[in-house]
Amino acid sequence: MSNRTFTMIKPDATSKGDTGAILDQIIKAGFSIKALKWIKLTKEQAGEFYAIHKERAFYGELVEFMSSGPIIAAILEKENAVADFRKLIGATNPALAEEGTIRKKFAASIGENAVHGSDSDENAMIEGDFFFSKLERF
Ligand code: FUP
Repeated sequence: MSNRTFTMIKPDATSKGDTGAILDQIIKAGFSIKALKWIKLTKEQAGEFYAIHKERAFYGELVEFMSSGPIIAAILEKENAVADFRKLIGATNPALAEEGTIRKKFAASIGENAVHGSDSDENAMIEGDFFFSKLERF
C-alpha cells in the first residue's frame, strides 16, 4: 500500500476563496504536504490530465472548467492516503457526499466539485508525476 495521494483544489474553489479552508481541513485530517503548486492549466494540459474520460459526454465541459482558472496541485502523505483522502472529500456528486466532507461543504455540483483525489495508488503516482518534477517534491 502506498502512503501518498494526489489532489487538486479546482477553479470553483480557488475563485470562491476557499483554498485556505480546504488546505486547513486536509492538514488537520493528518495529511502532510510533500509538493504543492498554484498553477493555471491550458486546455491542452487539462485535456491530457483527464484523457481517461475522453469518450465521456462531460469531457468537453470538464476540460473547459479545469482550465478556467487557477488550481492548487499537491502530493499528500498519510497512512492509507488514497482511501482516507477519498473519504475526506466525499462522493463525486456533492449532493450525495457525507456531511462534513470537503465536497459537501465547498462543492456546488458534480461538474464543479471543489477537489480532486486520486482513485488508486497507481493513478496517484501518475498524476503526481504529471505536475511535479523530482526537484519539486520530497
Ligand atoms: P472522482 O474520482 O470522484 O473525481 O470522479 P470521476 O473520476 O468519476 O470524475 C472526474 C471528474 O469528472 C469529476 F470530478 C467531475 C467530472 N464529472 C462530471 O462532470 N460529470 C459526471 O457525471 C462525472 C464526473
